[in-house]
Amino acid sequence: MAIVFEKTKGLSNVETHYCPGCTHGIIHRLVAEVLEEMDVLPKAIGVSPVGCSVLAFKYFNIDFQEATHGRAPAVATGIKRVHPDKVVFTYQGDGDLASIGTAEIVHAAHRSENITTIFVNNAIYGMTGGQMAPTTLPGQKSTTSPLGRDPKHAGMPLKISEMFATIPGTAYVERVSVHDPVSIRNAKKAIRKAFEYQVAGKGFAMVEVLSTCPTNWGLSPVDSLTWLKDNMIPYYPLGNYKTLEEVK
Ligand SMILES: Cc1ncc(C[n+]2csc(CCOP(=O)(O)OP(=O)(O)O)c2C)c(N)n1
Repeated sequence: MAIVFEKTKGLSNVETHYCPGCTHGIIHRLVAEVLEEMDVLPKAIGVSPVGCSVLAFKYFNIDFQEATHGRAPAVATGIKRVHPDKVVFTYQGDGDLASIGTAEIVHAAHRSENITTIFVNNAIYGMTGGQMAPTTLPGQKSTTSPLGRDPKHAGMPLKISEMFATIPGTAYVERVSVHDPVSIRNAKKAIRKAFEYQVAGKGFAMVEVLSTCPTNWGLSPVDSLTWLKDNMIPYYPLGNYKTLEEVK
């Protein structure tokens, strides 16, 4: 029988532990496909901290390093500085990157470390049971905001891509989504570009990927995709926030 599709070599055959409808798996696949298409799988090193993607090292068929909560940018900085020929990326959730790890990521970007960051924003702390994150939307219910996030007490959600576009050290910042096939294709293009910046030695590149968390949002997988589109994208507009110079 003719083979019409082959899974990327960048992913292992280990079944993921992700909940039904969670889009971490799609984002893993996009990263793995990009690394394979760029022919850099043998020299790719991922760094993931705790969060739902804590077991990402099992799912990628590349070298991987675990980091403590929020500290992936520091670990990736060390790896990349010691091995400048490797392709190094962090894979971080919003609870991780935009809360406990904010100082780490801001300063990695500020120093323009030549690494790539995949920032998975699902507007909640997934792994620990759905607590409010700095990215939780106004009015959004979580276990620590059962009546909905009240900006009077919790502030307005952090817009990380907009914030990082203002850091002089960032070379490329883009926000994408994975709620439908068109957005998934666009997300892959942005992820590829972010890795191309690193290979070209241009400095810090980040792709923020809007992602779902059906379990903690209390929605079905399909309704989660709609919720993302209708609620997250208006607050977190998709698009390119910074392109220092074109590479390729
Ligand atoms: C120092 C420390 N503080 C708190 C925790 C508990 N903790 C683990 S993951 C997590 C948040 C994860 O949320 P996010 O980064 O958004 O990733 P997601 O699980 O949603 O993919 C927290 C608070 C921890 N492991 N270590």
